[in-house]
Amino acid sequence: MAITLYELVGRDDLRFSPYCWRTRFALAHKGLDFDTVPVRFADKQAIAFSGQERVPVICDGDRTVADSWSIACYLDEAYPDLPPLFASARERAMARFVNTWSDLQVNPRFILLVVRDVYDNIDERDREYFLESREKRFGTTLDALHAARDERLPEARAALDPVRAVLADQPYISGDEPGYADYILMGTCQWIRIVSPYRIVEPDDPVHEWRERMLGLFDGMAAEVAALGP
Ligand SMILES: N[C@@H](CCC(=O)N[C@@H](CS)C(=O)NCC(=O)O)C(=O)O
Repeated sequence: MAITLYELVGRDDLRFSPYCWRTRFALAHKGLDFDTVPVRFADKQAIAFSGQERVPVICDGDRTVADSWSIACYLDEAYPDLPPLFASARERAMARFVNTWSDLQVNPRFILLVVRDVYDNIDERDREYFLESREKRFGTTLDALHAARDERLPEARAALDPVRAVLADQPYISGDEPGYADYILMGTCQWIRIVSPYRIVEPDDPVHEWRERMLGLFDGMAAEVAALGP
């Protein structure tokens, strides 16, 4: 029986959540088939069975797992004979660092640049919920954040300096082959690419070249999704 992925949906069936993309890449890496159930931001009822309010959530037989990191760990535990996301406990621990770094240092900077673009691409029924929750979270309006994005761009780009340094010596964050650490950051790139025309990295940036390689993985799984951005 195929796994079911509950994932965020925006207007016109757009699937842009950075965390759901982490899970999409993880499932593709393992070679697991999955069906998706679209969930709107404000439709908490759709995932109430998971005991929390965020996507991604997967159902695999009678198992329900929420949170992209927990899902990646679960997939390796449940399917040890399929290609591992983490070849060792040490690799998993290092990827855990990248996950936390991305959640605390990368995504919070990039959301400030594209949050109004996200707003423009969500389902109309979610607009009130999104506006209220985000303006409360950021303490200002989405328009004010949008207006300040050029000023904030250098700081957001600089947050990726550790990745730039690593990519100078190796093609992927995980080394010679792409791995879960790459999927974590690619979730962020794919999210921005789908919802925003804003250029977050220049074409000569090693991060851009890496992103192009990531777009081609798994038969162009990420590339085939229509993008508003470069
Ligand atoms: N730590 C979680 C974060 C998941 C998360 O924040 N998901 C967002 C979608 S990108 C969500 O469900 N937001 C619901 C809301 O804001 O109400 C993970 O890695 O899965």
